[in-house]
Amino acid sequence: MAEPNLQEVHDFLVLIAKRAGQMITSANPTTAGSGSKKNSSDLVTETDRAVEAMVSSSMRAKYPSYSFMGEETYKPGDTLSAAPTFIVDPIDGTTNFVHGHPYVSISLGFAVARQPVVGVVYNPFTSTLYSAVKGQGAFLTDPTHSRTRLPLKAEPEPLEGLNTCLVAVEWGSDRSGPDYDVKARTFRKLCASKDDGGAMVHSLRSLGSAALNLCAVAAGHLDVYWEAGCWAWDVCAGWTILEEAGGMVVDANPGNWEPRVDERRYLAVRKGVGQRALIEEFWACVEGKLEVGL
Ligand code: LIP
Repeated sequence: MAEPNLQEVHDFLVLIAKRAGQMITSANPTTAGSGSKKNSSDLVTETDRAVEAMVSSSMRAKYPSYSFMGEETYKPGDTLSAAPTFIVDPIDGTTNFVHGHPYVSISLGFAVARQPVVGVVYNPFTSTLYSAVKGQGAFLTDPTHSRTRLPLKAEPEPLEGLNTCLVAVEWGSDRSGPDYDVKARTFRKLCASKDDGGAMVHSLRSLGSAALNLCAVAAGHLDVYWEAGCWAWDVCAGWTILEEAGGMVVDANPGNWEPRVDERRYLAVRKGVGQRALIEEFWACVEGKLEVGL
């Protein structure tokens, strides 16, 4: 098979993202007829399914030899192969979408040999597009079509410690079990004062879209993002964008500096001097071992 032309794939994904964006903004979000998947907080709408159908058929028509993995058609046991693969979340932030909260994106990733190499994340409600091709840098295209390289500050401040950081975390849709306890205890430790053994982060944010969280870390709007339980389609596109913006993705559990894209446990840190030390400081705050993805 010929080497994928990554720039061509990128340009195609941007077109698809805009087309999906029109479907998303013109929809009347409803879970009627679709509802929830594993529980009442794991939502899916008819729009998620319609967007994924449009995206997958467009991809199959243009790139019939490439594989496809999408949130709404994934079956337990499906695995990511080394083949060139589109990894797609038609609506990342479905809960926000249902509530009319505009932190919503379409996340279009492309991986080769299981490595994310192209990413396009588009928020159709704010008309902001984040995109990257491996080796070519990451960019934000704003509603006026002006294109800015990420991170937004060419030389971001050093990462001096968690007590200077704005940190995104997500509650996810698994609300019981050992991992839920690890998350809740870790959130408390991150926020607690130094006197109480905490990290005293500036604050936590829980915004509801993994893809946009990664882009916010790439841009420098957030310093850190930590999540366990989300999936390859939530992170594949944002991963390339973050790495091309000088950021890093490691395991949410301590010790693994090179997680797989389908690891389901992620810690993302923005560009800045002190990145590795900050990761070690964060790992020391993780209150137990996350089991998801192991
Ligand atoms: C969501 C993620 C969110 C995470 C949720 C869910 P969805 O994706 O982006 O960050 O906490 O568990 O996976 O379901 O809106 O595509």
